[in-house]
Amino acid sequence: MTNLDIFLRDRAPADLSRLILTAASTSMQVRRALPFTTKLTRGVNPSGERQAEIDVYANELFASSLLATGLVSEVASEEMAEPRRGRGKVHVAMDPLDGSSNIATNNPLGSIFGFYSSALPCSGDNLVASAFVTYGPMLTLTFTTGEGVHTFVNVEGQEGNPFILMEESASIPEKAEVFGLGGDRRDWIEPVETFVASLEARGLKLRYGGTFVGDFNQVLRRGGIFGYPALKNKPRGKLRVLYEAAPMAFITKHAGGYASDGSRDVLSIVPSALAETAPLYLGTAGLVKEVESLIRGA
Ligand code: FDP
Repeated sequence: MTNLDIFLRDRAPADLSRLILTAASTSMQVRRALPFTTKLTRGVNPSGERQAEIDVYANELFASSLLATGLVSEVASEEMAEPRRGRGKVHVAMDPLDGSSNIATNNPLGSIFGFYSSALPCSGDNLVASAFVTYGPMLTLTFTTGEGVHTFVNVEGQEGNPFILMEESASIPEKAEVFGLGGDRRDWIEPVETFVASLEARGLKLRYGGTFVGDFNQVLRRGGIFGYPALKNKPRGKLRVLYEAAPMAFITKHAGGYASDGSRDVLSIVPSALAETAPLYLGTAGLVKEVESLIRGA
C-alpha cells in the first residue's frame, strides 16, 4: 500500500506536495460536514447562483487551510468575488464544491483545484498541478503535477495519511464507452446535436449525473466525452475556465486526452475575468477533435 504523502515525496516539488496533501485532508472535513449542512441559504455566489451553506463552508475550509500553508499567493474561488491573498508563490483557483444541485439528492459532488504559477486570471498553460476530489461512495483525490494522473482513496482508520494509492498513471481509454453533455438538449448548437446523434448511433452510452467531477471521472476511467456545450442562449457555456475547465483540461491532457472549447485547446484560453466561462468538450482525444471539427465547419 502506498500512501499519498510517500508517493508525493518522490514525485512532486515540496510546495505542490504540501498543497495537494492539504486539499486531501481538508476534503475529509468537507465530507464529514455533508450530512449536517444541506439546508439552503438565501445567498448568491458572484455568478448569480443560489449558494448552499455547504458551498460557503467548503470554500472557507479549503481557502483557510491552503493559505495557512504559507505557500499560496492567492486563492480565487467560484464562491468569492475577490481572491484571498497570502505571501507564498502558488496561485490557486478552485471550485470548492462542484455540483451543488446534487446535494439535496445525495448524488456525487466534487471539488476542483488548479495550481497556477502566474497571477490570476491567466491561461491553463500556467498550471503546474491540478486535482479533483470526488465525494461519491468513496472519497477520492485525483491529481497531476505534470507527470501522470494518479488517484488515491481515503480509507478510514488508516494510520498516518489516510489516502492510499488506487490507480497510478491513469489514461483515458481509446475505446470510448460513455458520453454526457450538460444543458437543455433543445438549446444545444446544431453541430453538437449532430455529434451526439452520431455517438448514439455508434452505441456509446449516455451517462450524465449533473456533477462535472463525477461525469468527467467516468470518462477518465471508461473513455468517451463530457461536455458542457455552447448553448443557443448561452454561447459561452456554463463552466468557468479558471476554476473548472482548465484544471480538468490539465488532468485530461496528462491522461492522454484532449479538452477543447470547440475551436481551440482549453489550456490556451486567457480569461479576462476570474469567473469567465467557456464551452467545454473533454475526454478521448479523437472524439473531442471530432466535435471540434464539426463546430468549426458549421
Ligand atoms: P452545479 O451547477 O450543480 O454546481 O459547476 C456547475 C455544475 O454544477 C457542474 O458540476 C455540472 O456539470 C453542471 O453545472 C450541471 O449543469 P446542468 O444542471 O445545466 O446540467
